[in-house]
Amino acid sequence: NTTIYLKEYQVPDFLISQVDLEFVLSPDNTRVKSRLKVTRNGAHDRALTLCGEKLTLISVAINDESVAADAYEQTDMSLKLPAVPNEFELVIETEIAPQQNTELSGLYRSSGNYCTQCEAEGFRRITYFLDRPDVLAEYRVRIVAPKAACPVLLSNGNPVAQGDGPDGLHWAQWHDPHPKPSYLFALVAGDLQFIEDQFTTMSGRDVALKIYTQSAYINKCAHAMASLKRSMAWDERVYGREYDLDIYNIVAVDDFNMGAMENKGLNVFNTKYVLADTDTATDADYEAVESVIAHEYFHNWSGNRVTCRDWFQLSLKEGFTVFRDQEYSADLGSRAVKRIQDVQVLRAFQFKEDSGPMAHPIRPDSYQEINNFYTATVYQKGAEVIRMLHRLLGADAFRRGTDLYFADFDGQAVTTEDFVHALERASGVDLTQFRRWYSQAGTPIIKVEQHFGDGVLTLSLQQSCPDTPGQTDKLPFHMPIEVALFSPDGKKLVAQTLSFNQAEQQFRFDNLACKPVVSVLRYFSAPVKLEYKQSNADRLHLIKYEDDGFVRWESMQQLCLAMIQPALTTGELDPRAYQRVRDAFEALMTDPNPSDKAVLAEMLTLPPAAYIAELASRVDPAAISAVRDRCIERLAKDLEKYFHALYADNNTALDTDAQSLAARRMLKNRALFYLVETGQTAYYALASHQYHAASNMTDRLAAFTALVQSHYPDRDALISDFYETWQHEPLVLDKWFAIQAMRPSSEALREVEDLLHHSDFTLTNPNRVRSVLGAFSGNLAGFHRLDGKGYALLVDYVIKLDQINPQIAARLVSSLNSWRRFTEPYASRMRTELARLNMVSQLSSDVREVVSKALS
Ligand code: B3K
Ligand code: ZN
Repeated sequence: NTTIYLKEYQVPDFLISQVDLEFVLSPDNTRVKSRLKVTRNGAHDRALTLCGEKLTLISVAINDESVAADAYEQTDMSLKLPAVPNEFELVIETEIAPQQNTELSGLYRSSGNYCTQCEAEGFRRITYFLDRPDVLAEYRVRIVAPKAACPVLLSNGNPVAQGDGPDGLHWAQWHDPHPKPSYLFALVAGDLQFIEDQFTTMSGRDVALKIYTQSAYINKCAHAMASLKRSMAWDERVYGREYDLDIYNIVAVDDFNMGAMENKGLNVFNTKYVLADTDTATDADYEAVESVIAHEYFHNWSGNRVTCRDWFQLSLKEGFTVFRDQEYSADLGSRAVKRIQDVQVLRAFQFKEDSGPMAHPIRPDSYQEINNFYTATVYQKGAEVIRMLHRLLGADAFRRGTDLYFADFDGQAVTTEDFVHALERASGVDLTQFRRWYSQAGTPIIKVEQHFGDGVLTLSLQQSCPDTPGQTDKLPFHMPIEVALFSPDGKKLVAQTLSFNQAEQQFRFDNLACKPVVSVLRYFSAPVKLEYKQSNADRLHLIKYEDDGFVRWESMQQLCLAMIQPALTTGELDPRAYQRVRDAFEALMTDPNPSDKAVLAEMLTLPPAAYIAELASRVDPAAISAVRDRCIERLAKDLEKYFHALYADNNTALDTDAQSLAARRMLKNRALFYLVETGQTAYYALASHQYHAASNMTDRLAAFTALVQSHYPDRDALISDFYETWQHEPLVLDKWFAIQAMRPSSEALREVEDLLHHSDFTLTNPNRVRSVLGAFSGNLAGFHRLDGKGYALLVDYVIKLDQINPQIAARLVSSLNSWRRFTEPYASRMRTELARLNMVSQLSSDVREVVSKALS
């Protein structure tokens, strides 16, 4: 594998300003004719080298003159034309086989329809090109296909013309007036239905909105359409960004490597993030659709109009766009719950990445396979970095900064430095030190100490950041630390943002009548690990009086961790620590005026096993599961009557708005989970009744999950019933697979082996692979076994999958990355399997990079 370095970036030797593409579609031999307007960039005499992979070259012509085969050099990866004019027209004909494309990168078929995925480097699998994001061109596309099989022909931009041809063929032409990099190219053709709506932009232009999918799914697109219109309005209101074409198309397909893709004017989506109706989608699914629709829409400005110079700058568009979609969702629903959930994702995935062999800054310095760098670090930590900028500058200056950024760089491919500099120029804030967030990897650790005397509180903050591969001795970061002080009777005395930018720093608060309770890192204002020996009394005080839901939840998590962590080594639950959690749960459940029911549901949830593992110095998966399970069981039994009351109180449809109803369902189903954990027949019956009587998938799935992951005696029959009912709904069937694969017990392995042989399992559909192997690899109790058989199974399948879809294979194998952090015999067994994988000679560059870094 070759490594590519940011420091070696060079501007392209040639530019392409116009692209004319003609596709004659056919499953095994699609003809692609590409007519490019090429100009030499600067004074040099270097050859023109185009990228190309898995292409059959048919012909090359320069200025209408055919180029003989001995006048160019062709490799598996490139086409080199040695002596070309300074300005010329290049015509290249190639042939490709979409039907054989199982990597789902480039032009491929999903359920018989044609679609594309070009980010990051898929366009080179369609035609020879300067496939890099700093080459921007205007595209015209003509698609020819059989009218019967492909009545719908779509590409980027606006439709120009269409017509019928001979032999049952028809054609369509599209024009995208906005210059774009090749990664934003898209083509879709097939037998698709659509729903349609329209949006009038703030300047009064009408935009036609269409969502396409296969006919079986067409009645599940209304929520996505409503989400799209809300996103368009939000981006006008909050960022002043207006849509810029006459038409916005979304296509939902079954087979897709990621969630969705922001191709200009033609987003292609995984069905998982478009389809939703109450029968088949949970409340969480509705929220996921809303946020991914928004995310891809927001990319129209943060990504498409202003794009990345090179792939090291990926967080320029992804971190910023995730921040934008997170804020959109926060504005729409409960801000506190959104923040809690986003922090949970960050801790579960990004912190883990940051402490492992693939740790990288949000702007990586190097990569082997760019597909491996669509990471939680680039996306989620990238969003946290933008969030800190937003907080340090304030909303108004931040908006002035983004306005300046969009105005100055419209139509260009730029860097994270350009973004930060625009914010600096607009706000006057010096961000020199802040830039370290872009170059230093690792999760900073902040130690907090407090001292009180003579009416003065001194907060001492210390920061450090662990070494990461290739990076030692890190310099202090600049970060906002949100702090508030509460009086003994619960009044908020002070709330302010501390600008923390040194290794050690003290902050004074004067004129305090008595010792306050300190709340630190409110709103999770920086992506750090806090080491703060707070007293349990203070935690309880904050649970009671904080108005920031994040801190209330976090304080409850800390109380739980104080119960769980010591027990991991002693094997015993400290009775006082347990009693504190028990009493806090009781107090929460008997609070006559719970502020936010969804926050309450989160507060009644123990820290996830993955987070407990992340915090441990050595991970003992068996101990973590055993302790966590014991806590759940005891809480369930001791607080049974409260959970039952909570269930009953919230098992009604009193609220009229969708959000309160969803919060009620969340709380009720949390209670149901504990009730089932008591193991009492009456609660099995209650859950079974809820499963059968449910009017929506949220309630049905919650009951199903609780029962399937418990010792419910009729478990097998329930699993069969669910299958019989939902086998024809792929997205629901994915849940059925995943819930079994996540069974928190050593039984999971045997079940997963069966699921892998199920007639509905396939390695060619990424969602299905994730729902079995992805879910299993995240199952702490089931995957990590003393005999190492979970790891062996995963590696067996990674080897198979690597032949089909290397991107997905590489994602799966990264679940073994953290092997060094595990106790024996787990660590050795994980390493053994990685070593076995590394011995396979025919590995993709994707898997090779992950496995070699994991072992190094
Ligand atoms: N930009 C795409 C990611 C495509 C990744 C391909 N390996 C989705 C998104 O972040 O919106
Ligand atoms: Zn994105």
